[in-house]
Amino acid sequence: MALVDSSWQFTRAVTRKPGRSVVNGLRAVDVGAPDFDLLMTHHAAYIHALRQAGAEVIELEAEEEFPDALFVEDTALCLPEGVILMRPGAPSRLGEVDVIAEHLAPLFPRMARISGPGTIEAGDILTTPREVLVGQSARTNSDGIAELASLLESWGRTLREVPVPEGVLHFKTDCSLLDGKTILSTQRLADTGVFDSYKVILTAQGEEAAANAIRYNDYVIMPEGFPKTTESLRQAGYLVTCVGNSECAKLDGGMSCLSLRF
Ligand code: CIR
Repeated sequence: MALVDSSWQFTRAVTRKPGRSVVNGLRAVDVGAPDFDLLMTHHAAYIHALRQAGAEVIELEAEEEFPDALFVEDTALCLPEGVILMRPGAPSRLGEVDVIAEHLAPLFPRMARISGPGTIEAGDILTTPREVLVGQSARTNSDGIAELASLLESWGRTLREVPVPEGVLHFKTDCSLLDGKTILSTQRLADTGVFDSYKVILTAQGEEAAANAIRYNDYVIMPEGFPKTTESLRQAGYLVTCVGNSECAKLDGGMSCLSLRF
């Protein structure tokens, strides 16, 4: 049997139903509130795509108190060795960690937690087979990264701190893992040299928002509306599924943010 690469071969995913309060979610630039019904349609398509890729999807109930709670990715780093609960840098998102912790505890062999004072959101974390890349952003600071580094060291993992381009919410807003050796990245992030030891496929010019995709088993799940990048991934041999993301994009959310995969 082929070895499993735990950075993109998974069996489960956790998602959270969007609450009505999602229309009040955080956003860097206000381009109008998301259309709730369309967002729900996109969310259902996203879950369908995960299932198509072989995921057992655990759908958590909506949390009206936390408008951004559908973006479950930011609350935890999931590894085969265990789960590490994050400490979001957005004050309105801090409480999301407690409400997800109880669901994650039974699914992992062990659980650890970033206790602070630093902050870190898992949207800034990209796990590859050989290292855990963590971007310092407006949400993730050096104290948060240092605390994660020491936890990961005790789990035998190496953390590398990396830059996040100015004005970009999270490190993974601009990149995704396509397989153990290949990264999908925007030009501006690749230009920092961060992926010099990887093979890089660039998003097409003007399609930077296509960079936040997920590799889940045989599939790359990416946002709809980026034909050039979709085509170059298909040309490179990837099996691509596109899912509508126009409404989550109004809240700076994309494919990775909507699930925890393990
Ligand atoms: C936020 O600003 O926190 C949310 N509106 C979007 C979070 C997106 N999460 C991610 O990129 N991992």
